[in-house]
Amino acid sequence: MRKPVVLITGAGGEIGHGLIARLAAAGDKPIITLDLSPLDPDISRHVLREFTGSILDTGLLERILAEFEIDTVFHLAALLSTRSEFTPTTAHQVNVEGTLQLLEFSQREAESHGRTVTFLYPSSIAAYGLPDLETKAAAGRVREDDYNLPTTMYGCNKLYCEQLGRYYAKHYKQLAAEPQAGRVDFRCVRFPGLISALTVPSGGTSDYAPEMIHAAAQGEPYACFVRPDTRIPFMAMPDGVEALLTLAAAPRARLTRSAYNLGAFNPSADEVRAEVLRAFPDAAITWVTDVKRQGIVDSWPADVDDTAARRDWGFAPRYDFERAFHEYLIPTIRARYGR
Ligand code: AKB
Repeated sequence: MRKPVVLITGAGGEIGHGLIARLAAAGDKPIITLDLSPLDPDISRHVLREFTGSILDTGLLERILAEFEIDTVFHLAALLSTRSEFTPTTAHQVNVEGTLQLLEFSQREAESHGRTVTFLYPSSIAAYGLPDLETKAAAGRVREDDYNLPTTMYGCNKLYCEQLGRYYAKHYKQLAAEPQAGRVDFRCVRFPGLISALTVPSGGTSDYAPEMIHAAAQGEPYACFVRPDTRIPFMAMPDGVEALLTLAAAPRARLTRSAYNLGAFNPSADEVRAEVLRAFPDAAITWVTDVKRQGIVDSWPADVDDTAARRDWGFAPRYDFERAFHEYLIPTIRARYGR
C-alpha cells in the first residue's frame, strides 16, 4: 500500500523553506513538492520527490495524482501583490485558476481514496480594502468579515479563493444524486506581512520591513518605499509556519470558520527602522515614498482581530515585536551574512 504524502506547491518560496524544514524534522509523512524552479539543495534534501513545473500544467498534476497518495496539500504558490499589479491576468491565472486546479486535484484524490484531503491555503491581509486613512485609523483590529473590498488583483484573488475553498469543503456538487466519496477539508489563514531571516521576499508590498532588515545586515543602503507612519500587521516566519501546522492538525469539529485572521505585532515603518538601527547602528535607511505602493499598504488594516484563531485552534505566536527582532531576526540574519 502507498504511504500518504504531503504535497507543497510553491515550495521554493519564503514559507516553503521553513515549512519543509519543520515537516521534515517532525518526520511524520514524506514530502513531495511542486515549484517552477528547482529547490535549493538545503531544502531539496528533505523531499521525497521534487516536481519542477507549473501548477497550471494538468498533465503534470495527473502524473502526481497517479504516482502518489496525497492526504495534505499546502498550496503556497502565488504571485504577490506588487507583482500581480504589473501582470493582472497572469496573476489571475496563477492565483485563481491554479488554486482551482489544486482544489479539483485534491477533490479527485479524496474521491479516489474515499477520504478527506486537508487543504491548507495562505490568504492575506490583502483580502481587505479600507477606503481611506481615517477609516483605517478608526477600524483598529479588523475582523474577518469586515472591509472585504480589496483594491489589488492579488487581494481579489485571495478573497475569491477563500470562497472557492469553502465551496469545495461544504457545497461541492451539492445537486449530485450520490454524496461524494471523499472531500476537501479546506483550512485557510489570512497572513499579515511575513518576515523571514532566511529569505528576502519578492513581489510583495509588505516587503519594506524584511528588505530594510536584510539590507542593513548586508551593509547596504535602503530607501523605504512607504511613509514612516505606515502601519500594518507582521509576523515572524517561524510563527507563520507553526500556524499552518497547528491549523492542519486541529480537530475539524473545533473550526468555526474557513478563513482565520492571524496577527503578532504591528509596528509602524519608523518603529521597524528604529529597531534595525539598534542592531545595526550604521544602517543607512532613508524614506522615498512610492505613492502607488503606499496606496496599497494604506488600504490594508493597521491590525487584525485574531480571536477566532486563538479560540478555535490555539493560535499563539511566540514572537512579539521585541522577541521577533532580538531572538529570531537579528541573530539569524547576523549568522547568515556573517556580521
Ligand atoms: C504581499 O505584500 O503581497 C504579501 C502579503 C501581505 O500577502 N506579503
